[in-house]
Amino acid sequence: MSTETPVQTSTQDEKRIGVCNLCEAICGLELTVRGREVVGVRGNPADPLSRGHICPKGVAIADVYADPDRLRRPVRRVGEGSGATWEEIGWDEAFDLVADNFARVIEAHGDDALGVYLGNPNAHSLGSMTHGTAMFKSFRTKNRYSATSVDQLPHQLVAHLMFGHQLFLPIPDIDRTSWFLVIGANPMASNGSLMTVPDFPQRARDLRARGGRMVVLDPRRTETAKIADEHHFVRPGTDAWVLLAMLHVLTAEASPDAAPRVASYVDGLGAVVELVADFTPERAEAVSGLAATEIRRLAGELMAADAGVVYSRIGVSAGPWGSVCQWAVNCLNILSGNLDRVGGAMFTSPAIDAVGTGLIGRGHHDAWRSRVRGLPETAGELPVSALREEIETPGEGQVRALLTVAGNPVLSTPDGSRLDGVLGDLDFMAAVDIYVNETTRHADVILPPTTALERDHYDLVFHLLAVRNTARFTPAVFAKESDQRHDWEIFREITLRTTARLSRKVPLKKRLVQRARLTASPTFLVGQLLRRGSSGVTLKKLRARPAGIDLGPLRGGQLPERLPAKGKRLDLAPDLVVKDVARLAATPVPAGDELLLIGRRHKQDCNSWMHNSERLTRGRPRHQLLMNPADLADRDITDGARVRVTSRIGSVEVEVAASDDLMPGVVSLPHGYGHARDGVLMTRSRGVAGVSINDLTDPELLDVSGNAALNGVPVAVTPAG
Ligand SMILES: Nc1nc2c(c(=O)[nH]1)N[C@H]1C(S)=C(S)[C@@H](COP(=O)(O)OP(=O)(O)OC[C@H]3O[C@@H](n4cnc5c(=O)[nH]c(N)nc54)[C@H](O)[C@@H]3O)O[C@H]1N2
Ligand SMILES: Nc1nc2c(c(=O)[nH]1)N[C@H]1C(S)=C(S)[C@@H](COP(=O)(O)OP(=O)(O)OC[C@H]3O[C@@H](n4cnc5c(=O)[nH]c(N)nc54)[C@H](O)[C@@H]3O)O[C@H]1N2
Ligand code: SF4
Ligand SMILES: [Mo]
Repeated sequence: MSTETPVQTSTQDEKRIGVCNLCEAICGLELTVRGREVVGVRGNPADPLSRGHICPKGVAIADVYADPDRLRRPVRRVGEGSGATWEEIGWDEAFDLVADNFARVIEAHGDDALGVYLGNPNAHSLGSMTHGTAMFKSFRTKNRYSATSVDQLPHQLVAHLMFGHQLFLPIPDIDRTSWFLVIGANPMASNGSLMTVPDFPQRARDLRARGGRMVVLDPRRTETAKIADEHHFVRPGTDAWVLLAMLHVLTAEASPDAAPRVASYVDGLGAVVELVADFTPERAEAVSGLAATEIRRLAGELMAADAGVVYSRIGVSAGPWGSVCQWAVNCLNILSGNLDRVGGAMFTSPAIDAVGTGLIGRGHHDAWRSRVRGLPETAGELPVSALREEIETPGEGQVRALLTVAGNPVLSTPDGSRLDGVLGDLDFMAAVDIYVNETTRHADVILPPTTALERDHYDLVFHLLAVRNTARFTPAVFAKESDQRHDWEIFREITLRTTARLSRKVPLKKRLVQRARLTASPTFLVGQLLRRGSSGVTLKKLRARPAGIDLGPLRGGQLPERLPAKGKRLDLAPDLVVKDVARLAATPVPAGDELLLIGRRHKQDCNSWMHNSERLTRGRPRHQLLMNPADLADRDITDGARVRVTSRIGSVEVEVAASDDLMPGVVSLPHGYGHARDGVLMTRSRGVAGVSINDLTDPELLDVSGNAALNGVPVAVTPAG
């Protein structure tokens, strides 16, 4: 079985093709390397998807590789809290330590006593997708958590309910649309999400150059809003009313000949019409601040567009009504005739089809519930907002050992400080991570895998979400050193050694299959998976064209054949959504007199973990609370002052910066800051450590999917001190 790709190193400057795995845009890179050093990074112009695009973070991928603070060998914690030190240990010892303790806890307290949390970079690692999933399955724990429930869970749940598969997600055909409505997303900073769209700035310029329009709904006049044709403020957490009102306009207000018609494979139009009957634009205006006339006009423009598409992302999915919003977005695209149509919301045809091949399960909901709060699982995961109580509440099924993989839930999940406070009470904690950070500092042992430039890569996730069909295999740029391990090797060892220690014996045949599956390299598996597809792309062809192979624009007219749902039907009105719209209808209109806190992203941040990079952290500080000048004046607070921000959950002290870009009544903090813990600075961040927005977000505020409502948190702002 071919294992990883051999890498040659020389002392001359050499060009190598690499790939950036820091965000969903998956840009192709051209690196100049000298020996084991990266001396230049640029976008690869020959890449058929990213076409030479690169952002500041792409360059900083070299900083991660060279970072002296990055762990390369396992470390064991000696001591506690701020007095802890770390000692390097051998891999064998580290694997045994993990397996001994996992097995001990599982034997004594059952499968659910082992909790796992998976962070965002898992989606960006081939080895995690091929081998991590096998490891998590082998654990059989119900206490499985991930960053998904502070992110895109509503998209997955709604896709599962409407189309029959959680990852059968419609992608905006940005390169051909003529009308693009962006709600709660800031691709100018984030580079796109659930829409792999390298070089968003150019694609947005092209859209306008061909006469198209981009409209943005966002409580902040973002970088994306500033290049759009139109931007409207929407009060945080109220998009559901706006979207349902647009559906109301499409259905209740259309003249008989313009009433929406749906394809014969679509069920439930009548139910939708009924559901939105009372959600008038006037009602939406009262809640959201967006004028009823504008809502009517936007709905009309969507219906009239040659090709239009509505797109919503984390400002909405990580809100109180994420699933209803995402359902409404899909309905708008369907009822306006834009689903599965060129320039609309389209389905990709990736060379490795994780949906069609069943590589990723269809998804499910409420197959079990969390022990303490009784929250339903979605797609095999419990809401991460429940993790802390599952660790601290005694009883059967209590989480006593934890494995985190590529995650930092102390900074990235609601009420992070309190989670921070209970991690030290675990019997045992292990982390697969490349840094000691706010979360992994509690681990008994950290096992660091190789990083992007040291491993082969094929994107199993983001080709599935890309605005163009392409395929690309990127061999490792640098060989790993003999005392480094790939993540898939770490997952293999943890799985095999833990299973071997359990009294629950797996039948020999099953064990041999598992071992073979875990021993095959990710690269080998990619070769196999490609052969199962119908694209004609093989690993050999990809190796011959490392910039990637273009498979053309997204294809329309694929439904109903490609619908994953049984019977190839599309359900416009799934029960769960119908019930949640009823709950929305019964919800009193939010009072509107409180300040509401929302998040934000900056093009030089990468969630919580790139603040060691000098090139990304220099420049003006950007961690401040942004607030409208009128709201500051109301409170006699001056621009630049230190303020105290208080929510039901907690309170932080931070500098405030006046900004007209914020809707009055709305304040904003970025996530991924708050690096000072117990008096220790966890990064070399040259700016200030900042504060964590998730010391204010509330684990009780959840969407029906279990996703955290991180945006729209009521807060008070007062002068500090
Ligand atoms: N309030 C608020 N909170 C948010 C958000 C928000 O918008 N507002 N956004 C949410 C979203 S969308 C997300 S995705 C989450 C992210 O939340 P997390 O995934 O929990 O956190 P990250 O900051 O991405 O941390 C990634 C970790 O992976 C490690 N790492 C990096 N590369 C590798 C690798 O190759 N292998 C391994 N094993 N480890 C690696 C890093 O050192 C770091 O510790 O945050 C969420 N939290
Ligand atoms: N530079 C950078 N890029 C990233 C990341 C990063 O940390 N930094 N993280 C990556 C990850 S993990 C993800 S998931 C993606 C996320 O990608 P995006 O979804 O584009 O993320 P944001 O830039 O946070 O944009 C969310 C927008 O929603 C707005 N918003 C907040 N609340 C509401 C609301 O109630 N209604 C409406 N309509 N809007 C609201 C915010 O003002 C913000 O502009 O970005 C990825 N790319
Ligand atoms: S846009 Fe995303 S993938 Fe491209 S270089 Fe920047 S961080 Fe990397
Ligand atoms: Mo994310």
